[in-house]
Amino acid sequence: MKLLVIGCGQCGGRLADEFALLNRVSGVRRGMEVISNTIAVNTDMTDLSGLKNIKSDYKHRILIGNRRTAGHGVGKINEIGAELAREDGDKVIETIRSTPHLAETDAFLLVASAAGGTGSGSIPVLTRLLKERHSDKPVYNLIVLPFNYELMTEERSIYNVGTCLKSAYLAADAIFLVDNQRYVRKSSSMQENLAKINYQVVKPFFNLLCAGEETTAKYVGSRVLDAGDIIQTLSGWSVIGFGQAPISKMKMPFKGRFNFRERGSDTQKGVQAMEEALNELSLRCNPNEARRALYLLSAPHEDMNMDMVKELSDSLKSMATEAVIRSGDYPRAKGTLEITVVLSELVGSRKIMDYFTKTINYMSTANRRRGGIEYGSRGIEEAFRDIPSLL
Ligand SMILES: Nc1nc2c(ncn2[C@@H]2O[C@H](COP(=O)(O)OP(=O)(O)OP(=O)(O)O)[C@@H](O)[C@H]2O)c(=O)[nH]1
Ligand SMILES: [Mg+2]
Repeated sequence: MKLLVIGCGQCGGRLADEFALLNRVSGVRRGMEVISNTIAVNTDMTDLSGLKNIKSDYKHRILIGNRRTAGHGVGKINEIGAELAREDGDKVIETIRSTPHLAETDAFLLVASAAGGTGSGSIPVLTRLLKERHSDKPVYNLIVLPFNYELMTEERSIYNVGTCLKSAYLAADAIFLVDNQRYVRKSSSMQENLAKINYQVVKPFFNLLCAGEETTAKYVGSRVLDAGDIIQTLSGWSVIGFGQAPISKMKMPFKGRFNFRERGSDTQKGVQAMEEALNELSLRCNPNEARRALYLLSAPHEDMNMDMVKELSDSLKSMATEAVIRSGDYPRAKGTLEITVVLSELVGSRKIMDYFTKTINYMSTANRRRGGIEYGSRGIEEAFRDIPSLL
C-alpha cells in the first residue's frame, strides 16, 4: 500500500518525518516505495527547519498563515490553526498535484497531535479539503493524544482534543488513535522519549505497507494482505499494534519444519507475538469494541505453516469477538516472527467518550467563569452536539 503522508503541526511534522525515514528504509532494504510523498505543514518556521527526512524545499515544508503569525505558531489556539489551514490549504493541494506517480497513491494519511494548536486545528480542515479534491482515495488521520500530565497542567489541551476528535471523526474515513501515555519510558529524557515514541508509532506500519507492494516472487505471501484489504478494514476509530517473537535457530537436523515439536513451538510463538501486539496497541482498548480487524503475519517462509495461521485467527477471534477479520502472510522477516494488528470501527471507546465529557465540563467551567450559562450534566450524544466543529 502506498500512502501520501501529510504532517500538521510539530508533532505531526515529526511523525511524517519518521514515515519519510520508513520509506527510505523500505527502499534500501526491500527495494520498494511505500510512501509516494511526504509533506509537513506548520505555522512555525522553526519546527519546519528541525525536520530531517522530508525534502527541505517550500513545497514539502509548507508554512501557512505567515502573514498572521510571522512564522511563530498559533499558541495552542486550534481555531486559528483551522482558519489558517482554510486560507492556505491550496498550497498543500498544489504539492499533492505535482507528486510524481500520484495515481499510484492508495490513500492519504494526515498526522497531528490533538492537544496543540496548529496540527489540531488544521488536520480536520485539510482532511475535508482532500476529500473534496480527491474523492477517489480514502483519507485517514493519525491523531496523537497527550500525556496525562499535560491534561493536568494545560486546561486548554482538553478542549483542543475534544474539538479535534469530533471534527476528525466527521471528516476522515478512519482515525488511528495514538496515546502518548502508552509509550512513556520513565528513564528517558523528554526529547529522547519523543524520538523513541515516534519510532514506535510508525514501526507497525512497515510490514503492513510493504506486504502489498512486494514484487519479488519468493517474498510474496500465499495470502497477500494488500491495499484493498486494509481499505476494507479501516473505518472510524482505529488502533494499531505490533508484536514479535524470536524464532529458534536450533532446528533439529533433517527434521526441520516437519518436526511436530518445533511446529508446535513456532505456533506458540505466533500466539505470543499476537498477544504482545494486542498488549501494545497504540491506544488501550478492549478488542471486543472492534467491528473490523486485520492481522499480518511476517516470518521467514520456512517458519510459517497453516496450523499457525489457523491458530492466530482463532486467537484474535476469541478476543475480537464482534469483528470481521482479514489476514495475510508475508514471508520476509529474518529470525523473528512478527505480527501487526489493526482493530477498527471501535465502538464505545471509554477514552474518547471521556474526552468529550471533559471537553463539555471544560466549556461549562469556562462559560461559568465568564458568567455564561451552566451546561449541567447531559448524555454524551447530546453533549457531542455542543462541541464546536472546526470544519
Ligand atoms: N508522540 C509525539 N508527541 C508530540 C511530539 N511533539 C509534540 N507532541 C505532543 O503534541 C502536543 C503538542 O502539540 P504540537 O504538535 O507541539 O503543537 P502544534 O500542532 O505545533 O501547535 P502549536 O505549537 O500550538 O501551534 C502535546 O500533547 C505533545 O505531547 C512528538 O514529536 N511526538
Ligand atoms: Mg508548534
